[in-house]
Parts: sequence; structure tokens; C-alpha cells
Amino acid sequence: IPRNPPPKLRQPEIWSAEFNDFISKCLTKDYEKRPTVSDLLQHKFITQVEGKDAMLQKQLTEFIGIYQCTGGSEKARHERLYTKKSNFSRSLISSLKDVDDLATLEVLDENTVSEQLEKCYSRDQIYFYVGDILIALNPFQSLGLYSTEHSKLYIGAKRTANPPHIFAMADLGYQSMITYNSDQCIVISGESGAGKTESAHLLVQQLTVLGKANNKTLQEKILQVNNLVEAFGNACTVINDNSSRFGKYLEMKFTPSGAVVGAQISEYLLEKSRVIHQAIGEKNFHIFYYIYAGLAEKKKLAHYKLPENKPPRYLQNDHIRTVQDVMNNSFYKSQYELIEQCFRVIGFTMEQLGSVYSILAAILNVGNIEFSSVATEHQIDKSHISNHAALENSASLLCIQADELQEALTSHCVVTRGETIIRPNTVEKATDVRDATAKTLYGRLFSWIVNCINSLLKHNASPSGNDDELSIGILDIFGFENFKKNSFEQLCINIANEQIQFYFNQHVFAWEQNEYLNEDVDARVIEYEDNRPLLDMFLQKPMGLLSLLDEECRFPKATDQTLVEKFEGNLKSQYFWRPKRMELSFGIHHYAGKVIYNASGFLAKNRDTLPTDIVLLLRSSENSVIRQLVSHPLTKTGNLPYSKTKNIINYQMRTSEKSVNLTKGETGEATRHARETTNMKTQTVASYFRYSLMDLLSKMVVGQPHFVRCIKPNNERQARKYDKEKVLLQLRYTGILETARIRRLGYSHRILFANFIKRYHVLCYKWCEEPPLSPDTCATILEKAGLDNWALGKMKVFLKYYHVEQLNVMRKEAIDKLILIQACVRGFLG
Ligand code: AD9
Ligand code: MG
Repeated sequence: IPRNPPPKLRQPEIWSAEFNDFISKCLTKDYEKRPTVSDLLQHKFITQVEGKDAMLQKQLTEFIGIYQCTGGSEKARHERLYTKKSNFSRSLISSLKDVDDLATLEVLDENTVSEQLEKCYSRDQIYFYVGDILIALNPFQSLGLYSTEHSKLYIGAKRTANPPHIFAMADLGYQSMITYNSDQCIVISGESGAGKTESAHLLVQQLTVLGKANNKTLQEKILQVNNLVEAFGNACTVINDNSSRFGKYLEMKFTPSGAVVGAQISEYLLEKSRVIHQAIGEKNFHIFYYIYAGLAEKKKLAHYKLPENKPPRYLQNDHIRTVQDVMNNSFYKSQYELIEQCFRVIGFTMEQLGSVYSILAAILNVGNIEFSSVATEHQIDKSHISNHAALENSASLLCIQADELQEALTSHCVVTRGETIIRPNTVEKATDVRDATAKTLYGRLFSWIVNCINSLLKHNASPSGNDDELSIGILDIFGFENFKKNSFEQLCINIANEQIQFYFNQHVFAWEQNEYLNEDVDARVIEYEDNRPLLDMFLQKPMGLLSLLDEECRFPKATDQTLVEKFEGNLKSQYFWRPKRMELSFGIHHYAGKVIYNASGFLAKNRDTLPTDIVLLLRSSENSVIRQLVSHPLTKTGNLPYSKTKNIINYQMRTSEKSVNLTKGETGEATRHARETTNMKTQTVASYFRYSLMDLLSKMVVGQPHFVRCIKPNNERQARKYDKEKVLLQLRYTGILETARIRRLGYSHRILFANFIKRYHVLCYKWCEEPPLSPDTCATILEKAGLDNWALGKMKVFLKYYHVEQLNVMRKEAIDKLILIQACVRGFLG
């Protein structure tokens, strides 16, 4: 059993799993099955070591010498080989004095940590622990770290047995779920392009292996979910070619014994505005390009009324000049095939798939509708559709009447004194309605797809319901963004990241340190950057930034300029400022850095209205999927069932660990909020956003959290390039150093005496014995286990993060021994 501090023993990166297997084969007692000497000499590990490390090479040469030798007894030779093997393992370890766990560094300061990371990164080590938290540096290249062999290596393995890895986090979540019979949640954070989505994929991949899905089909389905939703929710930005434009919480469902039985996905805050407009250097959602290329290949563009000469307006940007650019792109074509395959594997019908393509094609056609102005006799600027082909195409794809669509786009109804009057829309207004229609269709199509996936992946095998089901949630949201021009979308994305940082702080620092005080445990207080005041500035009612924004949206005469002035007049916070000589701008000092926002379009984006005329028209569609998209009172930005509000919690999470106590007032607030969100007239993006954040947190706080912090080593997306300043900044704002300190000095695990004794008494007492529930009993168990550096509070045992694994290993050994003895006794008795 390893003692404190946790041993630094590890298999360095060049000591691959593959080579380990190979050497084990060399040592097999079955002489016939051993690899040949030339196989050994040609192994790539041997060639890698050559000329790099004299000591290691010497050890290997000796090993090979003994291997080649034919004289002497086989047993003696075998023993010599074994000794040599451990010798060169040791040489390897001493030649590479890297740390896997930053909390064990002798000197814990910024420079040392950064130096370690740099040194390891240059050798392609990208994963590190900080206690129980995983740091993942984006390698920007494939390192061959995720093979089946790697996957096997991390199943149920001791943490110190292998180098840090994302698979180890999957295993930790999985083992904790089974051991403690409780839900888990893995929170992945990091700025845009840091590697969150890749990490989320790898976690799902490993969890499906761990969950040994008996049902191969279910495993396949789960693996396809991410690919499918990302085709619709990800896009190319100037920072990341596959940037998530929505937040995703994927919950994998397991039986108490750990078999995976289903999955559910929740989506948050899709950046719908991308459908109608993309910034310079950016693209629309991936799916549009995939279907364009795929349908062209299948000669189906005409069927979906997609133009072959000029790219649709919504896809026109500096990347795409001609339709041929998209149609001939082989990557897009292959992605189209992949996505169609995903749809099929998950269980969508061909009819549904056809509807999805029709809606996507309709969105592109809607975008092509153009308006010109005609003066009426009353001198009102009336709009007129100047290209009827686009109108006809859109109507046909949406299975509605073209003249009715024209009517809904170019005019609107006003009810005054009980009378309904039809008023013409100006060109500007008609354009807004057109774009709002496209955005809404896309947003709701996305939610509809997610809902379908959820129904298809729901676990309904258990007739008694799924009460005993356990889950592991994986959170992958859009990372912190700071572009040259930042708008409403960036503000929402950055507030969401602010909230995740707060969640991290609460778990890692606040609650832990609170418990020291409550339980009279002597531990050094670690200072950390608390972003609570900043979060209050955004979310507080009625004077927080989002409330002020909603309030301004209610004034008909308000403009983006009056909005910024309102912010300036009311937000008394050191985190807010107005840059000089930038009319519509305001600055926010986020936890991850200063961002200047341009408020142009904030009010319109927040109102996000879709005229009732359009909704009613779409409800008359002959296509049942389109009718479903608009059939019930969906929120404008997504599809939120009323029942979700039951779990809503106070964003401030004042409650202590995991127990989410809803006071009457809070439940009332939640219900009221749900009414607001279902009311099409009052709901704004900001109120929906606030609601979504709470909904997300309510899911997350139920589970025991594990954190993966992704770090972006450079802005140029180059492999092996380590930008020291860039990394230092991220280490600073994510509080890595403080995290390392608290993991070293603090006690990340606190267990009630009764629970501790119940679980670990077997290490010291007989199985059937019931020792007194006292701190003394706990101390006896801990001493017997040979652990030190723990502490006892008033009601809880305080353990370091590495104690828990050590205790669990000992407990398993003790129980295995008991089972063996019982089996022997039974055998002996007959
Ligand atoms: V954003 O906030 O959604 O814009 P992410 O999700 O943090 O961002 P993503 O996972 O998409 O970043 O990673 C960006 C790119 O880095 C990927 O497309 C890969 O090319 C690259 N990457 C990230 N992680 C790995 C990895 N473990 N191995 C190899 C990686 N490449
Ligand atoms: Mg992502």
C-alpha cells in the first residue's frame, strides 16, 4: 500500500502499454511463446531509447544479452531477466523526473508548475493531476493515446499505476458511482479551443467500455449522439474549427451494478443568430455544408430546391464563394455520410430524415427571399418580395401556402379596440421577420432532434421504473470567448463560463473550508479569487445586468444606446466600465480576462420575437415534423418542459454540499418563472438564459463532481508549441495553483463517522463486529491502515484525496480474503 505523499511511480510516456505487454511476453514461462530476439531488437521502444538515455540503454542491452543467452538453467535466466526488467523500469523513472500530480511538487509556485508543464508537453505528456482534478493540455495533434490498449490499461487501475489520462477520470467517475451508489458529474472547462469537446468524446467512449453495454446497438447509439448533435450545434469560428455553439450535458445511465442502459442529453443556449449571420472568417453550422455536399453527390439538390449556381445568402461568406466550393469538398461529403449513418443508428426513420433535410433546405431558401420597397397611397413604405422563386421554394419545403407566407412576411396584424388591422411591414421589418423565422426554425429543429434522441435512448427496460438508475453527467459547454468584436452571444457564453467557475470554486474551496470551520479542523486557509460579486452583477434581481436588459426591452422607445447608459447608471461594480470614445461599448472584467462588448443589436437579440402570424402559419403545415416544432408553447429559444422547473435551485448555491434544499419561496419562484418562460410575450433570451443556467446547475449539484480543466497551450493551434505567458494566464485565472495548495494541505474527502466505520471497519475488526460509532474507532481503523495526515472533526473523518483510493484498495483486499476463506471453509466442510 503506498504511503504519503503519493508515490511518483509511473510509466513514462515512452514506456508504452504496448511495450509493457511485449516485455511481459518476453518473461512468460512458456518458452515457446516468447518473442524472438530479433523481434525484441526491432521493437520501436528500443529504437526510441537509443542514443537518448545512456543508463536506460545499458540496462536494455543487458536485458537483451540475457535474453539472447542460451546456456544455464531456464529458471535462473528467468530470474535474471526479471531483475533486469525492474532495473530498467527504475532507470526510466529516475531519468524522467516528471510529476504526474502537481499537488506533489516540492516547490509550488507559478514558475515551477509552468516549467513542469512545458517540459512534459515537449515530450508529449498532456495530462496531469492536481489532486483529484485532471489538467489536459491540448496537444493539437494525434498522439495515439486512446487505443484499445490504453482503454484497457485504465479499467479499474490504481491511479498511480499509469500516467494521468482522461480515461482515468472516466474510471474514477465510474468507480465512484458504483462504490457510493450515487450519481456523478464530470465538469469540463477551459477557453474556446482548449479541448473540452474532444475530452467529452473520450469520456463517453471510455464510459461505454466500462459500462459493458451488453447491447452492442445501445453502445453504438450512445457513441453517435455527440457526432450528431455537434453537426447541428458546432461551427467554425476564428478560434476553433469545431467550436461548440451550445452547451451540452450528456447523462449516461447505468444500472447499480454498472451496466450502461441509456443516455439523455440536454442542450443549452444554441447560438441561433449564426444561422443568419456569421462574422468574418467564420461559418454557419456544420450541417448546412454537409447536406449541401452530400445532397449534391446524390443528385438531390434539385429535390430540396437548393441552388446549384450561387450559394444561399446564409452560406455566403469569405470562405464560400461558389457552390462548387461546398459541393466538391470531400470532407463535407464524408461527414454527410457519417451524419446520415448516425441518424440511422440512433433510430430516426427515413421519413424523419427527409423532414430534417427539408427544414434545413427551407431555412436556406427563406434566407434567399429578398424584399424591395413600394410606396403606397398612404406613403407607408410597404415591402414587396422581389424574387418569387425563393418564396415558392420555401413554402413548398415547409408545406405551406406561398401566398400566406408572403402575407406573413410582408405584413402584420394589430389588434386595436377589438378590431384586427393588417399593417404592411417595411423592408427592414420584413427582413427581420424573415431572419427570425429562419433562426426559430433552426433552434426548434435542434431541440426536436435532441428530444428525439432522448426518446430513442431512454432506458425503459425496467418495468418497476428507473428509480435505482445511476448516472454520470458530462458537461461540455462553449468556452470563454474574447473576439475583436464581442456581442450578446459572447456575453451569454462568458456568463455561463463565469457560473461554471463559481461552481468549481464552491466545490474546491468554499465548501471544503467551511467544513473545517464547522468541524473545528485545523487546516490552512487558502485564498482564492471568488467571482461571486461578478456573478451577482449579472444575475441579481432587479438590478443585475440581465434584469436591466430585460427592463429596457420593455420600453418601446429604448435603443442600444439607452441600454448602455442604463448599465452605466445602475451597475455599481468594479467589474464594469465604459471605454472612452466607444459609444455603444462597455467592458467587463471577467474571471478569465477583460472583454469589451459592443451593445449594438442587444435589445433585438434579447427580444428575439417571432410574429404570431408566422407561428400560426407553420402550425398549418402539412409536414407533421414542422407542426411539432411549433405546436405547443415552446420557449423561444428551446424546448423546455414545465416539469424541469421542479429541480430549479438558487444560482448562488448557498446550500451546503449536494443537499439542495428548496425553500417554499424558491419553489414558488421557480413555478412563476416557468409561467414566464412559457409566455411568448414576456420571455426574453436573458430570462431564458438565467433559467437554463439554473436548470443546468440543478442537474449538476445532484451528482458528485469531478473536474477536467482544459488548457490551450497556444493561440496558433500548433502542436508542441508552448506559449508560456498564455498558459500562465490560464493557470492563474483557473486557480490551478490554489487548487494544488488546497489539495496538498486540505482534506478533499469528508465522511461521517458512521459511514466511515460502516465501510472500512473490515480493515481492523471482524466482518460481523459492530465497533462503537466514535472518533476513536475511526482513528483505530486509520492507524491500522497505516495512513497519516488525516484529521478528525466533530462528526466527520477528514481525508486527503489519495487516502480514499488507498482505503478502497485495502478494503477490497480484505473482502477478497474473507471470500476466499469462506470458500475454503465451505470446501473443507464438504
Ligand atoms: V469550444 O469552447 O467548443 O470553441 P473546445 O471544445 O474546448 O472549444 P475542442 O475540443 O473542439 O475545443 O478542441 C479544439 C481542437 O483541438 C480539436 O478540434 C482538435 O483538433 C484539437 N484537440 C483537442 N483535444 C485534443 C486531443 N486530446 N488530442 C488531439 C485535440 N487533438
Ligand atoms: Mg467544444
